[in-house]
Amino acid sequence: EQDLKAAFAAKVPAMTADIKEIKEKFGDQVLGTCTVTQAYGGMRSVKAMTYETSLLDSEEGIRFRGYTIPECQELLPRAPGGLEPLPEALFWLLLTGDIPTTAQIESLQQDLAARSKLPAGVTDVLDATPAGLHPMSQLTTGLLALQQDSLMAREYAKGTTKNLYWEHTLEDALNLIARMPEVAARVYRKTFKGGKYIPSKAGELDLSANYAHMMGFDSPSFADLMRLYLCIHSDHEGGNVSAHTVRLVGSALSDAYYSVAAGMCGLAGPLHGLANQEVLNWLIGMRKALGDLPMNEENLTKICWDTLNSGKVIPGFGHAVLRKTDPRYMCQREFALKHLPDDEMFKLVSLLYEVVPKVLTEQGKVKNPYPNVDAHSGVLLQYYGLTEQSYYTVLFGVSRAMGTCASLVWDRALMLPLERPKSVTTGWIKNHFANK
Ligand code: NMX
Ligand code: MLT
Repeated sequence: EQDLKAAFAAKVPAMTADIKEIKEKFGDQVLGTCTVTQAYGGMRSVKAMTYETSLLDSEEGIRFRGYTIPECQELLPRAPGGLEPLPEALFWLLLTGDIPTTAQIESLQQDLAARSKLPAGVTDVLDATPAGLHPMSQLTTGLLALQQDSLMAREYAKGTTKNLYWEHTLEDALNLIARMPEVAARVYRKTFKGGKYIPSKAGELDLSANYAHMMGFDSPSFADLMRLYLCIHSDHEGGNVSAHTVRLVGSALSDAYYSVAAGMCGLAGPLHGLANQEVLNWLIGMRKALGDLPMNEENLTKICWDTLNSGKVIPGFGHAVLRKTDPRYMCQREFALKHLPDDEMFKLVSLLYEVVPKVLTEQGKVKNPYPNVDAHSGVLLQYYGLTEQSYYTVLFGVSRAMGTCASLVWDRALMLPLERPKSVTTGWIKNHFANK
């Protein structure tokens, strides 16, 4: 199938039948348990949800529909002259489970370009946000302004039927993905470039190159960085704060705009997506603290301990699921080794890759002392001149919207119900276990 909607529709009956059979065969089996400690402890490791588009292995890292990042880099279609996969192709993969052909991606790119014009009033809303508002708040505001066009909301109000929810959600998802780069680029130009906007070249450039262009970056290698960046941040199975929020909010049949905007609010937290901003702030502070001292293991170790002793976390390190270095960190490191091997900030990041795990291991609290995706991304961006670190989480958000939207379309296709776990009080726990 050339058309994404038809390719997706072809997958739904088999998946629905599969799940029906699984429920019949294994419906009574226990998938995971939840101890009292886990209930108080952020439900870490509790297997209590399904999520189809990606799966995280604690040792190996993420697989998108079964494919590792290097496999995606090898197999997914690229832009002419580009070395990195197209995020449009990753979205196709996440949604359908299949590696798309170049012709399929060209058709999807045309479709996205045709959808990319912002509806009336969105730019007014963005222009009206206070200049000092954090870029993530501006992005979320922009997404909510886009909600005026939600087909799901409109059709639900008219009394659409449940079997059509996924079609409305796919429409919303495609419009959202097509329009979010311009909203995000406007946030950048408004906040940091005096509101001098650059018109979109949708249709002429691929989504990543056009996003970079609208921000004011036209070098081919920055476009390639954007392609890699938007691919690797898109999806990280279902339990992370942003993906889980999108799923939860969507389960109330809130449309894709509401759901993704809610997810973005979670991504804006410093323990989640804001960590990429925090990392660059920390690195800049570290260089200042070093002053004329040499950038060596001994001096960096001392600064890491100063961070920990001041009660702060070391941003970009640790993970709730991963127990090894994040492959998203590794592919960014490889990008840096290829494009900016002599950059001073990259050298600092490389040295910290050796120093921080030792410090965190010595401290003895963290379950994973290794770097995650956020430890590297800012250094690549600043090399190309995108130095405004408070913007970095917006880039993460544009990417995360793709993975969570793909999953949201499946949620509605599989007719997943309202998500509503049972909570208990501490008093309930005391009484419940008192006589056991
Ligand atoms: N620096 C200092 N302490 C840490 C770190 C770190 N990088 N990571 C975990 N810890 C502490 C954590 O705060 C906890 O301390 P306490 O018992 O006093 O509450 C203890 O180690 C055990 O935590 P873990 O079970 O290892 O980690 P958890 O699953 O709770 O949290 C993160 C995972 C990612 C929130 C945590 O590792 C962290 O805060 N990292 C720094 C922030 C960061 O890089 N976040 C980005 C994650 C990726 N993303 O994009 O979302
Ligand atoms: C993510 O990409 O969502 C983060 O690595 C956090 C997570 O997986 O929990």
